Amino acid sequence: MNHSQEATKATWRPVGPDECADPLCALARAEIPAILLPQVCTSADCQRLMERLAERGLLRARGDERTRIDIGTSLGNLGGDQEAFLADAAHTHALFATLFAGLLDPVQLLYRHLQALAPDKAVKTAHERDGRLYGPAIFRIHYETHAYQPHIDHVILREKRFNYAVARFTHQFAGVLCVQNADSAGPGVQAVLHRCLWTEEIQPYIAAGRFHEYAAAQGVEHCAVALEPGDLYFFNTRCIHEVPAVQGDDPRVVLAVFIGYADDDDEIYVWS
Ligand SMILES: O=C(O)CCC(=O)C(=O)O
Ligand SMILES: [Fe+2]
Repeated sequence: MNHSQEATKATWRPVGPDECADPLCALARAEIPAILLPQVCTSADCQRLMERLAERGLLRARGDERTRIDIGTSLGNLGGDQEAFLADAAHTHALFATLFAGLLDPVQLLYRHLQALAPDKAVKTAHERDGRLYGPAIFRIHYETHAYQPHIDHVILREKRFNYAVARFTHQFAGVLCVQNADSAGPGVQAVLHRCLWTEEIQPYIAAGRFHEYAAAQGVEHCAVALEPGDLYFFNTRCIHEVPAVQGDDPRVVLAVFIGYADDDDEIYVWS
C-alpha cells in the first residue's frame, strides 16, 4: 500500500454526491468506491414496479429454473453480433416505452441523477454513428443461488469490443438502482467492492477463482454497499466486485446501466 492509499484508507467507503467536489472524477480514479444516493424513489415506487413486471409476465413462472432473468438488452451477452444486438435494443426501447405507464419511470430517474452528477457533460443513451441506440438500461432479477464471482466489466479491458462507439471511453462505471432486496426480512445480499483496479497481473487470480487469496495476501480492502429499495449507487466497474449468492424466496432485483466516462469527453454514454 502506498502513502496516499494509507492516508485515505479509513475513508474508502461509499460517499454521497455532496461529499466530494467531482464525484465522477473521484470514481474514475477509484479514490472512492461508490457514489451512493439513498432513496431516489420510495420503496412503494419499487413495489409498484415489481407488480408491473409481474403483471406483464416478465418474472419467473412456476417450473422456470433460471436463476437470473434479464429484462433489457445486454451488450455483454449480445455484442458478438452487432446487428442482432441493435435489433434487440430497439425491442427494449419499444418495451420500455409502455412498461412504466402510470408509474415513476426508473430509467429516466437514473439518467436524471447521473446528469446531476455531471453538469458539464451531456448524458445520453449510447448510440452507434448511424444513430442506432443501445439498450437504455436493464432489469436483472436474481433468484436463489445466483452469485457474481469477483469480476470487472469493461468493453475494452474485459470484452475486447473495439467495434462499438462506447470503446472510446477510458472509464466504465455501473449505475445500480435497488428495486428489491433478496431477503425482505433481513439485510439482504449486498454487492462488495474491492479497492483494486483490474490489471493483467490480477487476471490469472480472477480466472482461477482465487481473487480472495490474492486480496488477503495484498491487504486489499473492500466495502459492502448496503442498499434499500429505492437506493441508487454508481461504481467503477474496473474495481473488482462481486455479489454473494442470493438466499431465500425473494429475488434480488436491480435496474442497472453501464456508463462510459472520460475526463476530457463532453458526453457520457449510458447503456446496458
Ligand atoms: O447488482 C449489482 O449490484 C452489481 C452487479 C454486477 O456486478 C454486474 O451486473 O456486472
Ligand atoms: Fe459487474
